Amino acid sequence: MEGTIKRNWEYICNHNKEKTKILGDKNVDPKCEDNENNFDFSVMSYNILSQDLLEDNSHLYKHCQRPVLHWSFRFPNILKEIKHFDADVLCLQEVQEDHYGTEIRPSLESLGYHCEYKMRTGRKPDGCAICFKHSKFSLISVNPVEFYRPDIPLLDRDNVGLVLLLQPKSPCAAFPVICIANTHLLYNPRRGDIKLTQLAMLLAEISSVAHQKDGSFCPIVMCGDFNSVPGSPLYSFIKEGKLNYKGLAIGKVSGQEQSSRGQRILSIPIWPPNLGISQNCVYEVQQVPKVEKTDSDLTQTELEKTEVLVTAEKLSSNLQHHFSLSSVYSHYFPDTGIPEVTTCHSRSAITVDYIFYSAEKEDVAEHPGAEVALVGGLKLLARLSLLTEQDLWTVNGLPNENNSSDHLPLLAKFRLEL
Ligand code: KL2
Repeated sequence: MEGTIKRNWEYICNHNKEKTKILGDKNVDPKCEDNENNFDFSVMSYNILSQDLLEDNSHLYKHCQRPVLHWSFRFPNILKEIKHFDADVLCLQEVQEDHYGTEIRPSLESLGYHCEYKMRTGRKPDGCAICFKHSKFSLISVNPVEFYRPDIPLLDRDNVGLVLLLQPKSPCAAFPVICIANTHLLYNPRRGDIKLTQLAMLLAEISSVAHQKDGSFCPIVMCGDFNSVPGSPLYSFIKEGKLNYKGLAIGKVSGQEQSSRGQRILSIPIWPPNLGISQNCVYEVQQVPKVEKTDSDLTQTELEKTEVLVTAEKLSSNLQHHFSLSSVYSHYFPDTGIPEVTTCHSRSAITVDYIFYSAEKEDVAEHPGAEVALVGGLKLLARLSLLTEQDLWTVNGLPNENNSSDHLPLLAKFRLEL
């Protein structure tokens, strides 16, 4: 009988401006009860390994005992895990459509979740789901994102994202809406050009969804399987809000593996103008048709939009985005420096899954002077610790008898403060 490995809750103390301190697993839950000033909620990000992909890539699971690979064995375990952690929001990846309709959605609904789903385009029938507790949130909007664009040769892959706007339900006070995004970026380690463009498209959608009337952004949580490792250019871009990609090889963007192929240098710009996304990762204002309309036919706002287009961005190798995003996990165990892993099978054991969030001001002292927009802040209260590769091989890697995906679930508790 294989053992289970205990994952501890790490409670985070961040009310000083120094480095975040971990209070450790003393079960000192700082009483996470909502009141008129606080709204607490938890988020899980989990790539549950679609059965079709498991079967298509069976060489990755040779280390597993056959029976643990059957969906009929895996699904009850995954559901048990979801039920046990009882997160208020679930961001799931590799959710296979047939299983979603017949088992996943009905089971999650009976646990009190409202479920939204975006299937990949093309032939692979899996996708991303965001599910949230009825008791905690009401749904404001659902915004699916397709990264496939028939008119743009670069964007010939079928990955997707999903962005929800949720209204916290609290009897005590009116809290601002929050934006929850989920994605599963392209796997191909050599195609960093596509991965970066997919990320830019997701960020543009988040900007548009999270944008508020006063010009600021509501709090943001961005989860997913980014198929990129910590410290890679794609990861750094998310965290720093900027990336100079001049001279960067497309195979080096995600840092998944040292490959001799995929060494073409990223072109400047990476994606063509007809994508309609600026180098700042926001949607560009659509060109106002110049024919047929005279100036007097244009409204004032249309004239302003035309001006924005005239002062077009200079071509440079700099990407930017407007959010200041922190990662829930720090990717290395502080005492040993050993890497955390979020996925483990016979070919690799690395971090590719993340929960990013817009941190409240005192957490963002690491970006002094950075040009970030006013973004609503969340406080990270706790996270469920990850494991090392060695930990996982003591239970025969993933999936195993108890952990039924080749990824671990990531879990964070946040506080929204008025
Ligand atoms: O790395 V993943 O697993 O986030 O866990 O994302 C992709 C890979 C997922 C969706 O495309 O399927 C897996 N070698 C290894 N894994 C692959 C491959 C491959 N050639 N193709 C797809 N996946």
